[in-house]
Amino acid sequence: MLEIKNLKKAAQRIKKAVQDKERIILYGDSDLDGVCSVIILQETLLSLGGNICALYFPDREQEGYGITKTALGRLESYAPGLLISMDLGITNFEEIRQARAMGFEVILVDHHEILDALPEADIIVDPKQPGETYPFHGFAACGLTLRLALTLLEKKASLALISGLKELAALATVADMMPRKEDNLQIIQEGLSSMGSSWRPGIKAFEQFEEFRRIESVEVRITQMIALLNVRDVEYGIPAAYRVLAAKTEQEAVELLRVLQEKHKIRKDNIRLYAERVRSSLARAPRPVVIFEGDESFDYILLGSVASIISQEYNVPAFIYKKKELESIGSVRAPSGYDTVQAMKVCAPLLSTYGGHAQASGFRLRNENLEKFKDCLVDHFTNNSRTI
Ligand SMILES: [Mn+2]
Repeated sequence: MLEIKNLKKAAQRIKKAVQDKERIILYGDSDLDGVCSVIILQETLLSLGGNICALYFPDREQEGYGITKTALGRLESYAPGLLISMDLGITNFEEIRQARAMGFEVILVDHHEILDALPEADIIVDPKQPGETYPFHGFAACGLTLRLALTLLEKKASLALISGLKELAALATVADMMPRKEDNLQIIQEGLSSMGSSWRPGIKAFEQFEEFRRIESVEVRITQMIALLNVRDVEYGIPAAYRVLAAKTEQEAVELLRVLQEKHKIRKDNIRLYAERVRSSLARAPRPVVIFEGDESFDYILLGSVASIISQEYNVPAFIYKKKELESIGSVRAPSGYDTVQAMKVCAPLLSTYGGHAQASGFRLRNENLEKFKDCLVDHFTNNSRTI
């Protein structure tokens, strides 16, 4: 039977860590894909008796995306142990070297594009890596984590545990906008089929909202759930989506969802405002090959949505950034046929970090390089437009 490269190897190593009560750290991206991946593995390992000593979600705005130096500083006291990262890590060459020097063994479960080489992690599960023989490469991280969890659980787990994990994988595969075909189609269909009768307080909580109960289409329901769960609201380093989906009681989840609903309204207004600001500054350049706009007042967390709106409107890649004191961080979205990761690879000497998918990526750079980076992108996209 075909297997995802290194999945079995990762499961065996994790099983050993569970048996030997090694310290395990679950490190996930703070978006819904990362959060659901962490919960899937956390619930799996707890059912097996694993010793999870920390969960970590890096604050994208404060620390940046990926395995960060800030995080390693905070986690160092748990070494030696097993650090399992989900939905990030594949571009963290230096940080992974540092983590291993601290005494961690590092397992990556990621689905992002490989840059020039693989980082020196102990085990890497990423269907985009060279030598992958599994035919389907379009998993979200939560889909890979689900497969890992099912391998770990073998046939021993309760149906309730497994359906609970599948619901999370379905939700985050949709949220991450991964292709709805092959393995993903199965993940989505299976997960959504049990969602209506979920035991999970954080999923049942949505039913307490009248406006949600009124929605008949499953598709619209899921979109609404994702919109609320994506609202940024971090408490003690833990994103709202985690606090809702891992809530112990429905009441707890309902209260949190009310807060998120309020924040969501404000968020929608701000996205509209930012998009308008980008449009008005673009009025001076009518036919851009790439859009590169930023502002000090932008809230970084909204920039993915703004970039997505703008790139759809103008039908070119949009790089939208927040300018901070010394550096800028940005989100990128592009229509199909463009490869923004490839473009940034060409401009890499100007960037501090970058990575992601062809059509959805991110970057960070020092402010003195902003203009040069823009020129480099204009150059690149003038010579390389869409591949299809
Ligand atoms: Mn992801």
